[in-house]
Amino acid sequence: MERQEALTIVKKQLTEHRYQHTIGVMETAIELAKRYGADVKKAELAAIFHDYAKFRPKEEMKQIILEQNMPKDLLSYNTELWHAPVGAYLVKTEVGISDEEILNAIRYHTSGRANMTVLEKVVYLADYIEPGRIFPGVEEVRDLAKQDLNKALIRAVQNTIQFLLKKNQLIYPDTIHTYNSLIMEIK
Ligand code: DGI
Ligand code: FE
Ligand code: FE
Ligand code: FE
Repeated sequence: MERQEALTIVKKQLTEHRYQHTIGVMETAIELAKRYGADVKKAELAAIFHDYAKFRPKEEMKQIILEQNMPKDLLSYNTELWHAPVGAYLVKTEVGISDEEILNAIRYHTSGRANMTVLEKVVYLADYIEPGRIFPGVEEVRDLAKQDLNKALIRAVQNTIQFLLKKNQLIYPDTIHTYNSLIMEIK
């Protein structure tokens, strides 16, 4: 699928603000894919569709999680986590993208997971550092992203976990698995 067709499809699912974020993620993911040797076309498509399900009603997402035998523990954690696996499912069934590497990059863009592929890392990091993001620590991760993919990711996950800890929020196990796996990778 070409970029323009993909953008036209996803635009209908998003607010204008979220669409601008998506453009930023797309441009950043392409840059990171070139730098770290991921498939550039797959990075582009995964980035375009990564937040496809962001604005689906919670009830619809819950039903899909149950009916499609996704991890049920998702339902006990923050609803913010749901749009990633549900997005992968809807991008497959509604948009017709069947490439599992692309779908996994969408599926794991919020939590990450152990042993992420370079493509998954690129999309996760692009989502975190795209130019529209403005939160404490993002500049440091942008700098690290120019030097070392894993080190940039570790800092992003550390920031996310710290943010969740401060807000007394649950931490989804895959988020911890992402951190542990990356630390093992750089040892
Ligand atoms: O969809 P985006 O806003 O572009 O970004 P995202 O898909 O990375 O979602 C980020 C949100 O998900 C953010 O509010 C933090 C939350 N989140 C990420 N990992 C966890 C989490 N929330 C909980 N409770 N637990 C997690 O492990
Ligand atoms: Fe997201
Ligand atoms: Fe993210
Ligand atoms: Fe996003």
